[in-house]
Amino acid sequence: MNSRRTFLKKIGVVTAASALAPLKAAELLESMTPLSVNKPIVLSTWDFGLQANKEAWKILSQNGKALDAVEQGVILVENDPAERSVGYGGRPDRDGKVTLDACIMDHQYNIGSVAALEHIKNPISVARAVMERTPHVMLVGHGALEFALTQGFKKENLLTPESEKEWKEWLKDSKYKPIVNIENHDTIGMIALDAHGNLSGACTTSGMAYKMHGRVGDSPIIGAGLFVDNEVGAATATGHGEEVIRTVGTHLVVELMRQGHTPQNACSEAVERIVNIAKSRGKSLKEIQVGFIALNKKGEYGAYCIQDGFSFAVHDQKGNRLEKPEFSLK
Ligand code: SD4
Repeated sequence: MNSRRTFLKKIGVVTAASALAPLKAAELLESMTPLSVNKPIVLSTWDFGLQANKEAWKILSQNGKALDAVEQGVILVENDPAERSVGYGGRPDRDGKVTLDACIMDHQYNIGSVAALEHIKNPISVARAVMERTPHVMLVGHGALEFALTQGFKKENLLTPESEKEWKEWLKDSKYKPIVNIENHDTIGMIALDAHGNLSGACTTSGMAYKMHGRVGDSPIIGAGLFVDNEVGAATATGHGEEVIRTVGTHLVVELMRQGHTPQNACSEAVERIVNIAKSRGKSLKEIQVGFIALNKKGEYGAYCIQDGFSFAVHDQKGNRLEKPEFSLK
């Protein structure tokens, strides 16, 4: 039921109740207000989610907006050269170029995205600029870079000496076989519910290490790497982007929540769908990892992945903690 109809229905009930017993009306209204909402709350992928959550929490705990929280949270990881699959320091493609993918979505279906963006340390902020300052939702490659420069972003070399050294080593036999949970494990996806009850999400990555130049994964694609529906919930993904795109993974997770699934069940259903499709296509499951994290409007959350090794971080009023999700491949 849409929120206006729900509201009118509630008002109708309360008006009828107040005609009978005015004191009871307030109690009735209170009982219908979802007091049990766990907010604010922020979730993010992998171990570095703990640090990112801490940054996001500074905003969420001050009644700030989920959109600002997720942007600032993931920027922390983009800026860290030690994190080798996001932003500065991310592993390059097979031509030695660091190309970044990111997207952001707020509680009003505003979306912004950049793909195959080079030389800009914070693609998430460029994605936000696409969302807020252009008539479009996605910019790619050179066009995305040109736009970023007009917006005052600085052009930088993102290939660190460590990443360059590893890439040169990789060139010796040039086999594209990303190691599950290692070479492809650092995308940060973050979803948050703020004190106002609004959801937003951000997702940013350098993508699969040693991908073909121009390859784009799920992370900048709304509905694949990230999806937010403020009536229902939000979800973000990590792992093999090709498998996530094939099922429009996070849109699937959010739609499953709309149908009544808990965030946990929605994530496991979506992962099982990917597992079954991979099996039917003759793929070895051992070589694929996909993990989803999801959050609903009540602040309930869940996660699930194909195989062991994925972690995610949760920060709510109870504190900031790392959790290990259930997985499919036993
Ligand atoms: C991609 N999904 O480019 C990203 C990579 C990733 O954990 O999430 N790694 O396919």
